[in-house]
Amino acid sequence: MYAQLMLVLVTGACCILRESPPGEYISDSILRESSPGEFTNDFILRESSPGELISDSILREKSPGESLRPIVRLQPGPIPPNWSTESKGDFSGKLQWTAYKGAKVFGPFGNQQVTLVVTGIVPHDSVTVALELVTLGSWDGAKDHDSWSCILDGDTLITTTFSTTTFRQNYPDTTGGKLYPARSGAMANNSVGFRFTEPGVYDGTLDACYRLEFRRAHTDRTLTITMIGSLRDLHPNLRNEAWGLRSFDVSIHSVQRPAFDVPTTPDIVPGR
Ligand SMILES: [Ca+2]
Ligand SMILES: [Ca+2]
Repeated sequence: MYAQLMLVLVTGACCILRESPPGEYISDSILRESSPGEFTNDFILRESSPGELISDSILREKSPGESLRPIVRLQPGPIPPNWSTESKGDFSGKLQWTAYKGAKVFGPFGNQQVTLVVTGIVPHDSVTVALELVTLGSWDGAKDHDSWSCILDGDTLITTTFSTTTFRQNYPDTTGGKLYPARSGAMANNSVGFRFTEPGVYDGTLDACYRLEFRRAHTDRTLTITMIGSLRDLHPNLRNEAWGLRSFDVSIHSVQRPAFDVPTTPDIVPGR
């Protein structure tokens, strides 16, 4: 089945499904031809229906002997002490959950970085970060450079702009790349129920939700994930533009090694 799928993807257009390691297929290595002869693989891009681009898919065949273990699952309630935040601009929010009309959101956050540090991780080979980002209020995409980034141990997983207004955004491409209509790649629109009001312009629900998933080789016993919102506007406050997380999960993958052969009887050396 995967051989057929691979053939379809290879012959279809810009997508390549790669086997890594033997028996395991991942698509966060989908290679995109960004300019003639040049390929990049910094994000997942898939055309789900003509003209609609989504980036939420990771196709993976679990390799024999591989185990998957969740190590972080953020859930509504008290915030664990390994989360922290630092203001980066003129407005920011607290580490908290907020119940909107349609969903509970970790946030709202503004111009700030939110960091998670996990220590004492058992031996592993790679890590997957899966999250649902919500953009709340009137994000203006590339026009204001209203951007969001996610960084794993200094490696930028994504940095891009989003829009919920009439301006275009970089997602599902990255900052400085192609421009797409507002909300491109969103998994849900106005599902959170964030109310945005600008007298004489708009009064109603304004939010978008994006599912993002990244997998990277990783063996360190500690990991640090940093998310940074960078928003610009005439009205810098959390009622105007903000972001949050609807879910956030981190898992580690381990490939089972052959068990060490423990002799059941002591070695007996003849003649001694
Ligand atoms: Ca705005
Ligand atoms: Ca803005």
